[in-house]
Amino acid sequence: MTTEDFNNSLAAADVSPLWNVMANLVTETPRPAARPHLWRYADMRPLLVAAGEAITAEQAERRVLILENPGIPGGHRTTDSLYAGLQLVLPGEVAPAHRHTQSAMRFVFESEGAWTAVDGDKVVMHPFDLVLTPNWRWHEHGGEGAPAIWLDGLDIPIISHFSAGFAEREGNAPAPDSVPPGISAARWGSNLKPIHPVGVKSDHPLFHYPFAQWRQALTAHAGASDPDTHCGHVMEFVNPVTGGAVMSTLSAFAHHLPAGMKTRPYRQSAGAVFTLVEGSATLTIDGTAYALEPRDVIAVPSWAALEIHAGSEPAVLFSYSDRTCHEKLGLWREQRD
Ligand code: GTQ
Repeated sequence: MTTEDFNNSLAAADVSPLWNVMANLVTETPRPAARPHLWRYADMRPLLVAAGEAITAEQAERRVLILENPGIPGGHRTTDSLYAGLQLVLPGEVAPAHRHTQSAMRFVFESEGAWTAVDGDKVVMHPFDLVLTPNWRWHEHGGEGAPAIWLDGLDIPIISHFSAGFAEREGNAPAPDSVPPGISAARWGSNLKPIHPVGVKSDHPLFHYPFAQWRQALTAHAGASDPDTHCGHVMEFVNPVTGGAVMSTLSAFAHHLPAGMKTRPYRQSAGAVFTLVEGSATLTIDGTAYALEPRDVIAVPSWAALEIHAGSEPAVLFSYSDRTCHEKLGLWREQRD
């Protein structure tokens, strides 16, 4: 058989030779398709305002601009495995209830009374609050007071990889205040938990991590210890039931760097999305420097070398990543230069 005949016969039989692609399939280190990329809030906000004129939240179901990684054109991904979007809800609007197997987190950029209800428990969102909608929990969003904008972090590419997407719209969603507002925080957010069943899903029971609380904890922690040389001070948002990651597929972190601190280059297998909360910070990713203003969003792909340089004020950042997936699958690695 000639080489050409051989190749044609393989293709006709729906097989291919591993030896031509081995080095690309089994790489020595991760080769993400995603590239480091910065989305400036100053550029994004006017586009969101225009989206607010183009379509209602009701018509859109969710009025979101997806942060598309330029290394994965049309992929609706921000890193290889993470989705990020910016969502706008105007006063008086409701983004209708639905539930899906994708897990979502919201990191609030602007809000003066907007709310999210999770299985009927309605929480009012304040800037830099973290709000979770774990998988298969009913959720809807409502606008109040002023336009609300938040960063949506979802595991859409992960769920799509496993072809495990299910969703329901409207249907039997509980009304937004069908349970006493804040009941979940009272039951699971006070270093207490009910010991008898309470008739609600309680595997991820806490879904509101207010800025006022986490900022205070981070400040106290940072004041009481030395920062890690490669990461600064980092605290993980945890599920109070397990002490582990906030959701089954997504991890979330608060970072604090003292004024002027520059971290050493740090790689980890988990890809991440970062945003700046306070101060100013320059993120250098694989040698390219990106200066961040508050609410700018940046993609840090798997195994990229990350250095963070705080400006003249302490820098506070928020990030989320697929680290908990890596850990559960025995894949997580880090490298400290
Ligand atoms: O708010 O429920 O950015 O379902 C993408 C999918 C937000 C949401 C997104 C969603 C939502």
